[in-house]
Amino acid sequence: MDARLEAIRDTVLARNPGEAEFHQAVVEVFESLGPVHDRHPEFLEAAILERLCEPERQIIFRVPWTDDAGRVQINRGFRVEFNSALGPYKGGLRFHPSVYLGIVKFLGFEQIFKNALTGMPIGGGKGGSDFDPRGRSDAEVMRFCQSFMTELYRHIGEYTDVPAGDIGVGGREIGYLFGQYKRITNRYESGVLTGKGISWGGSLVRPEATGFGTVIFTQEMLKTRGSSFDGQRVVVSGSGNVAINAIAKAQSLGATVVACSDSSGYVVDEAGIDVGLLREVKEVERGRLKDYAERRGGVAYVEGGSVWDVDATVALPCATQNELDGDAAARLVRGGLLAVGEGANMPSTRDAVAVFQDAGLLFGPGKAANAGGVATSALEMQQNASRDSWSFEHTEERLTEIMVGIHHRCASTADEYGQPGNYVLGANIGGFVKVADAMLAQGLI
Ligand code: NDP
Ligand code: 2IT
Repeated sequence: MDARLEAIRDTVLARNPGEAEFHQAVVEVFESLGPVHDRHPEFLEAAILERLCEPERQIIFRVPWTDDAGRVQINRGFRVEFNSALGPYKGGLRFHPSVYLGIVKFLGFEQIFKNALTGMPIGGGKGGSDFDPRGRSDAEVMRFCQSFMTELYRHIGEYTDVPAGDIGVGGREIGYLFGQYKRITNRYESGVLTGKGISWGGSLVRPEATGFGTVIFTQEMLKTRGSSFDGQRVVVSGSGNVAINAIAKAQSLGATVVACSDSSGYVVDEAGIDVGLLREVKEVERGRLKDYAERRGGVAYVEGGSVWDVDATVALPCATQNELDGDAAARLVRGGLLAVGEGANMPSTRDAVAVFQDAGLLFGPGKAANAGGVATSALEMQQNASRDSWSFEHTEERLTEIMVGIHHRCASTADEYGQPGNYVLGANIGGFVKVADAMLAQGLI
């Protein structure tokens, strides 16, 4: 790493002890940024990096609620409003027992660059809670969401901060959160949250957008090598919102998705995952992948273990951070892997990224490859602002243009900096320069 940046990095790591995921995200970005600072010494003089790593505002709050047995439960809520140089803070809410400040900060930090790459007017933020929705009734989830919003409402707004979904937060949770926001503020402020239901201000394609976008980005990478999804053998991790829609899109382009997973195990379905059945089990019944395997019949379900043991030509990690390590990456490369498109945020460890890059295969980092979700959230905000709603076809066309544009920006930035094909460098520099220019223009704030 560039010596000037090393000193800044050390300060950032020391100021934020015990936040391993945030450290990982910061170090990965800093490793790309040396050449930018050779060209733009003004960024160093204005302490852009130091400011970028210090969130503009961090909110941590108590979330009390009662479960169905009448017992009091206490969770911790977070919203990190990281950077508003390009627009209102924008980013999802994650409800998962592993959530703590270090995870929210890594996600918020990544979101700054991702949102800049989309070309839409959105800043970076993230939030969530250590609440575990699994096994909770609808009524419990509603009471939790209402309590969460009873504090969060004072910090957000259409022009301030616009949350959406992430792990454990989908249409149901956004509905309860929006209802409580509306009730407290007495405002039908559609643009305060995205991922809303289609009849009350949501956008068509938003549910599909992250998975679809990941596949579109990966298809653009494959094109640079004269290839496409047609005929590829694909493995996807996860079986949530991003995974299901990535599977659907990859198969619509002629690939066979032979495996997917959840945190309990994975399924190998050589005929290709039955997306209709998977949606029924996961989205309607809120069941487990094991239920899919039982209902589908004739497929292998492996309890525990790693889905990355299954050979593929294209890997789409769509579950969670650090789910694919260096050993798994080496195994995939030996098995004939050509391309990786990250649907999740930071799913590949730093070792895994190094293995993929050393092997010379196509690697699309999450902050570029999964930007279709937040980009379509920005399209939802546009529709809300104009009190309009667009057709599926028009919205999907816009998403495709945006993903092709992000691919182009990453590829051309990597070329410009003498590292063709390095999408990590392209995404980090492409996103950073846009934010840094805006911060410089807006003065020392
Ligand atoms: P969901 O909650 O819909 O699904 C998450 C999936 O990942 C589930 O299959 C879940 O399995 C699995 N998973 C979660 N945590 C773990 C874990 N610790 N170990 C193993 N498996 C795990 O979330 P999304 O699909 O929305 O999000 C998936 C990823 O995509 C996340 O990294 C998220 O940040 C990222 N992302 C999401 C966007 C969106 O629009 N939703 C946009 C951009 C990125 P189980 O049910 O067993 O927990
Ligand atoms: O990680 C992400 O980009 C998201 N969870 C989506 C954020 C959004 O505001 O749609």
